[in-house]
Amino acid sequence: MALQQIKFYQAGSFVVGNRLLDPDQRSVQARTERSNTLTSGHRACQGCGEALGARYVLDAAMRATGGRLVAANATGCLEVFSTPYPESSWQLPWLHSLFGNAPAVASGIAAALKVKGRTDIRVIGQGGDGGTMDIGFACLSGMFERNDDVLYVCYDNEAYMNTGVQRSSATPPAARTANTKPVGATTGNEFGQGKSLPLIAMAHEIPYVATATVAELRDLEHKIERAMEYRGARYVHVFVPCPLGWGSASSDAVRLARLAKESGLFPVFEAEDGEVVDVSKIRRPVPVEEYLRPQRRYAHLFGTPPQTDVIAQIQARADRNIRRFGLLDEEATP
Ligand SMILES: Cc1ncc(C[n+]2csc(CCOP(=O)(O)OP(=O)(O)O)c2C)c(N)n1
Ligand code: SF4
Ligand SMILES: [Mg+2]
Repeated sequence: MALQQIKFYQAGSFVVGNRLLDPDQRSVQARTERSNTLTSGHRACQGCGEALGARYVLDAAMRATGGRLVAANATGCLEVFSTPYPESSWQLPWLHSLFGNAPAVASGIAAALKVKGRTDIRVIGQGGDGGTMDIGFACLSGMFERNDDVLYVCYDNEAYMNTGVQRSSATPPAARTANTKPVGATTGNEFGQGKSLPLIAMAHEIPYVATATVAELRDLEHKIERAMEYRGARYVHVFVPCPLGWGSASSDAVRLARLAKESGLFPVFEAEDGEVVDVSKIRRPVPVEEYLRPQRRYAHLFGTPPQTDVIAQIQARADRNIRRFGLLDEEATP
């Protein structure tokens, strides 16, 4: 009888494997003393990637700062589901800014703490892709170029979810949203629009920029801890599936985040002073179709006949990322 092979590849990686590691190497979430910064009782949808990401980000930041942390939070799902008046799920000093000025509010808090000589207290700004990449973009660019001592975290679910799934500059091509309907000559969101905020952040040559997904939560924790080692402006962009807006199963949030990375559509990397210093290689290359199919926002691509030309254009975008960031090891070619 053939022996079953057991793979212990998780040990020491940023995936799982806590039971296989020494206690001091275990993830923040595996520790009984974790701060539960975004605690239970909030009203996020089941399987919300943003709630999952925020919990890991804030607990890791709290651990890295010894609990001396203040957060400024833009309007959006994260703020709405966590603070229905008069309740709050936050267990840290937390301010709700406007939709568009969370980076400026965070900068102001950092400046006030500096004046008071309280540089031991650190500041985090956070918001969705709309609040960060669209309406808050000018405030964020100012925060970057002044090198204000703030870690800003963008939770990217690729649309304005809080107000009913409208397109943002993070919405990918061909995706259906409330205002990019799958009708007419070009179905869904147009190709050739949008922007990469991680690359724009790097162009400001700030000390630290990183991307992460909720599929690799240990990696996310690690990047938040690293970000807290720096002074000055830092930016972490987290890919967070939204079951409601994407029309996907709640149980698929982590799987979709993994497929976004493994297909090459969402490159996971770290940059210091404007230069990429590390990339997370693709472990099991997958065609973009495997990522697109489970999401109703792409259902129009898989009708009769399927829109193979559009799927090929999306594949070309993934392939460009793979080349640009060197995401594939030689031996992992598809
Ligand atoms: C100046 C202004 N315009 C519009 C709104 C309405 N609004 C609140 S949240 C939101 C969208 C949030 O999208 P995003 O930042 O991506 O966060 P998500 O809800 O997707 O997490 C909008 C349009 C507002 N609060 N203020
Ligand atoms: S709409 Fe999306 S982002 Fe908002 S709470 Fe639900 S799953 Fe989370
Ligand atoms: Mg959003």
